Amino acid sequence: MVLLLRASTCTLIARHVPLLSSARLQHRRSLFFAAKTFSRSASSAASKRARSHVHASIVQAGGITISREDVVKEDDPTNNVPDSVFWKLGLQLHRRDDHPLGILKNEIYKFFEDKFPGKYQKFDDLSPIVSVTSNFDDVLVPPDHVSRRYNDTYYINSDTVLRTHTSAHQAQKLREGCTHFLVTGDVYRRDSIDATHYPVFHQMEGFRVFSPAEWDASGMDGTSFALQDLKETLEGLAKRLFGDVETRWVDTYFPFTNPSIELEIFFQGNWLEVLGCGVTEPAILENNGRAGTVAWAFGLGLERLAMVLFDIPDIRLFWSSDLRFTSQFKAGQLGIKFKPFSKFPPCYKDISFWISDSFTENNLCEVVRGIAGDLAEEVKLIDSFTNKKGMTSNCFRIAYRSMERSLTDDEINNLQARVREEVPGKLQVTLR
Ligand code: FA5
Ligand code: MG
Repeated sequence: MVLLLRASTCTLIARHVPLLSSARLQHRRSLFFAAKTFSRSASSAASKRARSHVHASIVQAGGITISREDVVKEDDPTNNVPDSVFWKLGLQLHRRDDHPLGILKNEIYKFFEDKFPGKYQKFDDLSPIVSVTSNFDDVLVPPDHVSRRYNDTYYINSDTVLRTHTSAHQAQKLREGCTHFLVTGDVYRRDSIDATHYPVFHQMEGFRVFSPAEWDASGMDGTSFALQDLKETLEGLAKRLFGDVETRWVDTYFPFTNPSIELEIFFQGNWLEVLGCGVTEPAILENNGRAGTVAWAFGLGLERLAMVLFDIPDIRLFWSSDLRFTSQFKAGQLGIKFKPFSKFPPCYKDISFWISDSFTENNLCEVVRGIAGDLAEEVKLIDSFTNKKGMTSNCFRIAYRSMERSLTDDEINNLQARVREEVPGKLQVTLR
């Protein structure tokens, strides 16, 4: 969803009004169902697991060293970064040439290189720790915009965040004099839990500046010229990645572009949103040394595209270090289809409580993820009612499932017991 709509939808969900559009709901559901289509081909190699989740307390990213203490500050009320997110910093999946995200990034690089040799500057190692100014103000996100809330964004302190999108680097790159650039990186959002949403994912930003001479010759105004070029470029990219695929453009809203559109791809019977883009707001160009020019920008979700291209049914798999996952992909090979190596059933546990005004679904997801990590497959509101006294009760169903092994009853009961233990204190709710 759009930056704006995404956050407000979360807020709406938090108020227990399932206002997701039916198409989007269907899309979410369909992908969720897709997550259940694991084949039964659990091979004898199943026993050869390589689960080496070594958690370092110091990571390298964007040319700097980041220690846990720099990012996770439990006693600081202006900080909301959990350990589970700190451990993802520095992994930089998009920089691994034999990882689906790295293979896809390289293929997009090739597309731009073939079409415009030597023209686009590429950045894939910019630090994900950015100022509130870069992430929001520089791209004209209004001060009261929902996406800035602690419910939606990971704050290190009140001035510094984990970037929520690669658009956080637009202004800086413009000021450095770049006119054609691609920025790839890990981005962070407090979000709901399901097969296509994860608190850390990867985006690629594209940006191109045009000078008046370029559109004058066409007889078009600058905005129409840039919009046409943007659409042609991205349709060309979609064709290169997917072959003859059905695409459509949907009008949307972003604070930093006008007009703003999203590209959807028809995949397995559903329209899948893969990127947002538009013609850059003139103020961004004016504020960063490019007055009088026109530009386009796009931000695409690498996981969304990679799930389609490689047949990867669940977004958590990208983080797997299981050899049965990682060994299936080879540098430079986009056509490979992922062969599911296991089909382990999910286990569902419900939790019901009386909510308070401050309760949000994102906060619940964070508690669940803090306890169950990637074993949490989905958290879903299944029932809500308000009694005569005006108290509202919610029932959430948590799906626990491992991509890599069977979970024991004891293990799941233990996780659920810890969720029940932490939820009342952390979320100010009363268990029923
Ligand atoms: C943005 O983040 C804008 N910065 C994109 C942009 C850039 C627009 C430049 C205009 C100009 P949005 O929130 O819609 O927009 O996210 C962009 C893409 O990231 C989505 O289309 C989707 O493919 C992907 N995405 C968004 N949220 C998630 C998530 N939780 N998990 C995985 N992928 C996601
Ligand atoms: Mg969107």
